[in-house]
Amino acid sequence: MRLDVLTIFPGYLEPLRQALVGKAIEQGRLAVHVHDLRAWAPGVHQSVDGPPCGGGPGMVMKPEVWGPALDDVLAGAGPAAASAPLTSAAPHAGQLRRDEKAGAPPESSYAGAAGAAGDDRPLLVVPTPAGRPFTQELARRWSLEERICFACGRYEGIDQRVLDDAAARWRVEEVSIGDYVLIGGEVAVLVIAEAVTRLVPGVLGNRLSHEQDSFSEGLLEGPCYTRPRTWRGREAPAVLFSGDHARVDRWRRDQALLRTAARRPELLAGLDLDARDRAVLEQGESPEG
Ligand code: 6GU
Repeated sequence: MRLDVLTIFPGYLEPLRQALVGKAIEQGRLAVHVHDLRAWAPGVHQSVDGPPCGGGPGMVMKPEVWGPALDDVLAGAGPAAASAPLTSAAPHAGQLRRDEKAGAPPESSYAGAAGAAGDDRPLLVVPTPAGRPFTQELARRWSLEERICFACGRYEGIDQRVLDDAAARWRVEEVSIGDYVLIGGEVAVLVIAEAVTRLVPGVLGNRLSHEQDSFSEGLLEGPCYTRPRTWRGREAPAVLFSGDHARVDRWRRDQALLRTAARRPELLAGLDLDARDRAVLEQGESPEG
């Protein structure tokens, strides 16, 4: 998978070099190219924004900058052609031949994934608090994409004509990561990129851990424990030491149900719960302890 990010603050994307995402870069499963929007800003002042038409506070990002920038990034032309991919910050990355790994083109084993959905135009993701909600379901779908381009707006946003024009050639998705306002789209891109890339085949070692993710089954995950069995006088639940896997599974589901009812009751409405699930919710506790 290849990610391109257009931003006026390229440094904001540095965290992608860390941990799991950095490792995916190192392994050649992921390539991330960050482009400085100012490379497309004309004139000595390199201004990227102007006052909103119709008045009001803030600034709006200019179409004459964003238009060519998106064209070039999607075509791999102009200043975009010169962009170096992010390298992994993993401690052993230095042992790898750069040409072989970090800078190499990503594996093409996902070819046709977007095509399977019947539309292989590039995907342009625009983070904005005015977008539709970014969810685990979108993360799952986007993890099958060959290529995703992110356009980070700052100030009040990007001139709408840029997105309307882009939608004539690409798939454009305006998404929000929650009901609060950030200064710009960069942090949202970090969130989205992490949620998506951890689902790319081979990036997260253990497949089962996806299946048990909060939201994967529509429930929040319940509490988890490790040794020691007693810590500061607090016991880990006895059922987890019973050796009875069926009981442990039932207990975990009960905890997930109870936690979801307490914290996100609206999520329960969309699920089909069996009689046992409903009994647990009515009792307010698991029969397994
Ligand atoms: Cl995606 N962008 C910005 N600027 N603010 C947000 C957001 C995105 N999602 C929630 N707040």
